[in-house]
Amino acid sequence: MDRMAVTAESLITETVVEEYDRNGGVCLRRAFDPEWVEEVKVGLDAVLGRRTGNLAPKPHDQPDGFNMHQFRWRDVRQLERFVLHSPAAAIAGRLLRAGKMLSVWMPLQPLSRTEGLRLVAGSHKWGKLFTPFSAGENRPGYEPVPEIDEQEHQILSFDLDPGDCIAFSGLVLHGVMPTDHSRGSRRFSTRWSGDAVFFSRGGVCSRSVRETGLSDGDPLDCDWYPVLWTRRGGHRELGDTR
Ligand SMILES: O=C(O)CCC(=O)C(=O)O
Repeated sequence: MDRMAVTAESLITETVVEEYDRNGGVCLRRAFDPEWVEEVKVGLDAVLGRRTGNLAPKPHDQPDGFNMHQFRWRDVRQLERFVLHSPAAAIAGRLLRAGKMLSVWMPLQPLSRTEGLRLVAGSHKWGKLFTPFSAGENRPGYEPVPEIDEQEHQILSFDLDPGDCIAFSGLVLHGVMPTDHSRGSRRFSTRWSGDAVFFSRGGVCSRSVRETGLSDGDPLDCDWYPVLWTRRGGHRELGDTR
């Protein structure tokens, strides 16, 4: 099967932006060429092989293998290339007309809808912040994740091939069901912000976020959070001042 990617421009139509805004997430087929998937696989091997500094295992790294590392694009060449040069920035930029922050999540092997990411459609509009899995319990300002009645809510899930991705809002309730296959699978998630986002140390804030040197209220435009796409100029290289 031809898995060559479709351009971000043709993927993100008006209808897709509306769907993203309505549901809090969309599935984008053939968003990344096989070369990008390969690049990320090599990058993740590098991350998982190098467990030092803030790559140290977190408690939840264990028993089922969930790993969370941040800012790895700054020190792993392949992930840096993905962040700086893949279509992810253009996908995020085009979708972020509706919303402030999103994730681009992609499996690196085929993943069925029962094993991949599931989103509760529309939950980004509930006006609630749910405790991130990585943050532990009882965080002030965050609510525990509720039981979701699948009769009452629409759950979005997709059969995915490498190269497909799900772009979803930072506010939408989401997660992966722990199954034997999902435990053994590799997924890669990048976070993207629009220009309506400003730095804040409030909330769940990791050590690496504190290391950026930014102060509350600063715009996210620095080495740690480079501007990689603009509506007017399209893709930007680092140091580009368009
Ligand atoms: O892949 C996973 O297990 C979950 C990823 C996730 O929750 C995220 O990227 O926000």
